[in-house]
Amino acid sequence: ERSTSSFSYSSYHTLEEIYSWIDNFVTEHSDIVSKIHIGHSFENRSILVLKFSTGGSQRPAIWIDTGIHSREWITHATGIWTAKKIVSEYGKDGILTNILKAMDIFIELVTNPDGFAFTHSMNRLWRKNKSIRPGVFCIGVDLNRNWKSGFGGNGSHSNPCSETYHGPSPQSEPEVAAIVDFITGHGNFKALISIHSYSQMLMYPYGHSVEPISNQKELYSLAEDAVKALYEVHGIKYIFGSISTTLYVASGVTVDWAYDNGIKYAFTFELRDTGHYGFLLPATQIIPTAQETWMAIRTIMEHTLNH
Ligand code: ING
Ligand code: ZN
Repeated sequence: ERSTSSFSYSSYHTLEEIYSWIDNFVTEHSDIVSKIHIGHSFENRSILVLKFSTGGSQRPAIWIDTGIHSREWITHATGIWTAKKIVSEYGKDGILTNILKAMDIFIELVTNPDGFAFTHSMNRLWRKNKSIRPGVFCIGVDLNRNWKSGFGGNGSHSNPCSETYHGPSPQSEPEVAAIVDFITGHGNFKALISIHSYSQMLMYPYGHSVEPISNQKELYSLAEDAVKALYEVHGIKYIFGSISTTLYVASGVTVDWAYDNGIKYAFTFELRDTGHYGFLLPATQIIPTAQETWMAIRTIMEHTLNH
């Protein structure tokens, strides 16, 4: 395709379609959007980030990642819709306009490109990346257990055949290392939102421990506001709280790393549904899911701007 006008936001897409959409999108909105190549996956695919910026240098920034687990297709679709929403609402929605006048937004749409390609070609329910190592007979590391914070602890596994295998060492996976290097190198991220599915939850650190974080009251109340804003759109109920007390203990996860590295607004979503369709959410639910999620993301971004 040569333009984003023929792209269907209410369908699921392949990696090639998404990467081609990114190129068209950046060309059509070059005034505020650019594409940054932050690394290569294990199988040597490009790892891409969209940057939304109205100027300045190293402005305070917000990170959003989707698709770190490749089978969670609603997350990539929601990310794409969100990217389009940002460019169409800039200059119209006063809150988003204020956010983008002071901060930059970065979105990594396909955080696990090798796994995502594999969900299209071979195994729709593949979760991990596709890394292989000599003498190891199972494939893949869980990219949401490979981060340095709490690495190897409860809720992660040392068996490479486990769906929650943490990998040989923290950031051993190129898909994780690329983000760590990018965020650390930038040095001015204030919020990080890592999007998963499914379960309808909005959570904050910690995953690896039931110990409350220092600003847990603030994040609890912000999560409550975000979930209310989400509910107002289509009446979908989300539960919220810390990862370890709301869902389960999980170690080496993205948001724990973000929090321990000074990103005090660290949230993780579990999008629709609660298990009826699970990972196979019908495409007819993409736009409603993205619309409601947008209101929650916007609430978190607005709070980040004002604090
Ligand atoms: N669930 C997440 C998982 O990796 C999660 C839940 C998210 C835990 C963020 C910790 C941090 O287990 C899914 N569905 O992937
Ligand atoms: Zn997930």
